[in-house]
Amino acid sequence: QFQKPEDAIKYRQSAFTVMANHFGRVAAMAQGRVPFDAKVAADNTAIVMTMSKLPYAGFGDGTDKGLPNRAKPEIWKEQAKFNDLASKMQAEVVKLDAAAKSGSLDALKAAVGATGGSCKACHDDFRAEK
Ligand code: ASC
Repeated sequence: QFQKPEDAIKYRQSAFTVMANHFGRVAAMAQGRVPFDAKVAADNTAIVMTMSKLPYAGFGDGTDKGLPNRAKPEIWKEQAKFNDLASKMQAEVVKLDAAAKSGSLDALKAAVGATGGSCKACHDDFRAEK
């Protein structure tokens, strides 16, 4: 699937970048920085949901080094914990997408908060400082 560790690192970083971009558009609506448009929100959460499944294929053995990256070695030492946090984030994103489809801004706000929390929970333990 990946020829070299560099390819896997680039892949996972790209997936997170696209996911964060589209989550950010939804968060901007939840926070009132951008006018709420239910259709735009749902289009973006669908992208977040697809993207949320992709990065983890890029964390295989030997992909800790190869390009500058902020993945901590603990990812490969505490894989069950890392995978659990990944699953929790993916579950929050499913709820985020359902909230967007409901058309309720209040539901979207709550789901954006929970989803952001699930991003942060993993970053706190497994992403190095810049
Ligand atoms: C984002 C983003 C993250 C999370 C995190 C939430 O929009 O890019 O990594 O939310 O900041 O705490």
